[in-house]
Amino acid sequence: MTDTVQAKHFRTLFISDVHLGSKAARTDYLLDFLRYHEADTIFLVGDIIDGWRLKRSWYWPQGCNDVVQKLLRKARKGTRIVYIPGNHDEFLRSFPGTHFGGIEVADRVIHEMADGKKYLVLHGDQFDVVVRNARLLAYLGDWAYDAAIAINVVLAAVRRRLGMPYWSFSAWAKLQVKHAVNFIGEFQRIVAEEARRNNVEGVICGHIHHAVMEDIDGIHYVNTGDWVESCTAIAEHEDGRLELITWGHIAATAEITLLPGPMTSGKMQAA
Ligand SMILES: [Mn+2]
Repeated sequence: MTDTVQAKHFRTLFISDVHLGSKAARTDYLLDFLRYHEADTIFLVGDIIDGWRLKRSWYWPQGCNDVVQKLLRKARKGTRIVYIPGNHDEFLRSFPGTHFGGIEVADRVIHEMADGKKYLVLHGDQFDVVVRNARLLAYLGDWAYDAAIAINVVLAAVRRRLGMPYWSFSAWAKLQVKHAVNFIGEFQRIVAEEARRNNVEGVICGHIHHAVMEDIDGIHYVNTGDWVESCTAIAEHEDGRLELITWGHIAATAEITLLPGPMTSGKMQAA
């Protein structure tokens, strides 16, 4: 045994919706997760940093630094890290193709799994406008769909300049509890449709804070969930198999903070 915790190694990890800078971010759980999970490549699938919250009032406790440091350290040690911005961290969207601290920024990518299957990886807020106007757009067809997405990008930029918050699909869907399930279903269907348009087998996204892996009309729809409530991530095994991991406990805290009191789990000893 070494003095480091035993980490599981994956080919790829997908993490989204951490919302660093908002009080709801579960940095303690994420830090613990990152301690136990290594990968050749880590995709940060948007809303990692909550730029809107930070603009309203600066909130950056040590836990946020720890997460950033942990990721940068992984990058230094050879993990390829790709940051795909979401709507909350869209300030990074102005820098596609750039690198900072060994982290690449990309708007969207097509990732090939170990078994050769291709997945579109993007945050997903691009489709909010389509979800809201699904029936109308379905009727009007492809050009209207493309136009709607373009208009959404412009509107978001205008709202940002006016200091207005981005229209958040997930927040809105939660308000409409009765309809939330329908809208989540609609979002999933539209994102799966985008994957089909890109001639890929699946899609991995975030945004709606609803982790799931399911088949939607022959497209593998995968959502990474979030680190605000559910504490979930998607892992790709060495053979290309995908797994949804829920990290709802903290395994490493006992050794690190040396909390007094009885310790019942002696499995992860740092010898
Ligand atoms: Mn989002």
